[in-house]
Amino acid sequence: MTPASPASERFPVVVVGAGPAGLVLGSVLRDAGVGCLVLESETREFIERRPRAGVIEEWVVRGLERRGLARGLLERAQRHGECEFRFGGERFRFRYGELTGLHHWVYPQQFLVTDLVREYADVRGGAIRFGVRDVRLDGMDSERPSVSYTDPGTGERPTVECAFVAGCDGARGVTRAAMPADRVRTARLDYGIGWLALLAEAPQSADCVVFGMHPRGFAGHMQRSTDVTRYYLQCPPGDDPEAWSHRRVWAELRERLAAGGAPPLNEGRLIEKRVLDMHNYVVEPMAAGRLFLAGDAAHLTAPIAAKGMNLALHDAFLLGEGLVARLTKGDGDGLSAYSATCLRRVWDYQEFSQWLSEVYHGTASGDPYRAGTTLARLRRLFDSPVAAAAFAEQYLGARTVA
Ligand code: RFL
Repeated sequence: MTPASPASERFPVVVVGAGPAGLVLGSVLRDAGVGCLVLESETREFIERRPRAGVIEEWVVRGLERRGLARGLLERAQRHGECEFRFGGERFRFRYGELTGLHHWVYPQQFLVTDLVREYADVRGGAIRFGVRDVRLDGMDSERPSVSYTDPGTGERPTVECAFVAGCDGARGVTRAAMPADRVRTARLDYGIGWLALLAEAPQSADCVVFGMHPRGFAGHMQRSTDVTRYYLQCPPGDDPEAWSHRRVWAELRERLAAGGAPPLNEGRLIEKRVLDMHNYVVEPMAAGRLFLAGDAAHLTAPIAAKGMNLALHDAFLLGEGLVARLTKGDGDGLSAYSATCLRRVWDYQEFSQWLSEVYHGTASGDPYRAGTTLARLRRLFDSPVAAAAFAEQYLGARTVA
């Protein structure tokens, strides 16, 4: 039997999901004095430890800084201006910092989420409920939308009335499914490729990000913190992570990342081993009625180009500004433009991810034609300054996409 529903509450905005998008949005709203409730299905401890992204683009860092959300990041993140491509047994340094004056910042996503929860809930006094179950949206096309959920402590189902709902609940959330099927379409790309995503308890094995293009498959090396390093190994989609023993992983990484003069890999215990099936999607438009999607709830980019969290934060900046203008000044222009403005950057990053996927995976495709064109793309980055500049711009998300 469902316990009786308690009296309903009211907040101007309900945000579903306390990932980077939901927490930044919540903080922007609180900063402007707009009332907001964040509903998160996991516990605070869980989201503060969940490892995922690490690479943040400089314009996003500056966007967080302007909103008072970058203190921990600016103190602790590493700044990168170079990456290395390894192919044909050789190493090629790509110095994008020198080319653009801009950097990638490496800050584990769980550190950013920890900073953002503290800022939203403890500093800016935002309301947040953890461990909620069965979130349901109602009346998104009406003037009086509401969100209900099961309270994990009491089993009750409170209803929260609001003016707007922000769907920031990631790729596996519920808000995307609440978008009206007759007004929204989802475009998809399945690469037919898997990546074994690994976290090793070991210091980095190179002083920058390394991409290995090898006939056996792509391999990647990325620093996360002083004693944890992320590695990727291309594998069949749906592969069983348990088929990848410690020995097999390190042997494969050594082979695929081998190059003349490369330092040996620092081996360590594997503390995460997951197979990610590489696929992308884009929901268009990202808003319907009173429901606005942001981040992975609206669009997924496989971690090929390290873009997903950057896009999620871009959405949160714009949605925050749009909601503040609408709720404090009655100005709805930002909200009306929200979806189209976000989607221009989303599609730009989708295209780059697709292009980069071919660079990473063409060598191992088994098709000599694709292997040949991949090699041509790679060489062009190192013998054409124009191609190098164009790549650096996309890699850093440096172009104003308006
Ligand atoms: P999130 O982070 O998934 O947060 C959504 C939150 O919603 C909660 N939730 C619900 N809450 C209430 N009710 C429900 N029904 C709910 N369902 C889910 C979840 O518990 C969660 O707390 O989405 P958001 O905020 O849109 O952020 C997106 C980013 O997390 C994602 O794009 C990145 O992690 C992608 N990504 C990377 N992006 C980068 O920009 N740079 C990188 O270097 C990078 N590396 C990566 C990545 C993703 C990876 N994986 C695991 C796919 C590396 C990896 C391995």
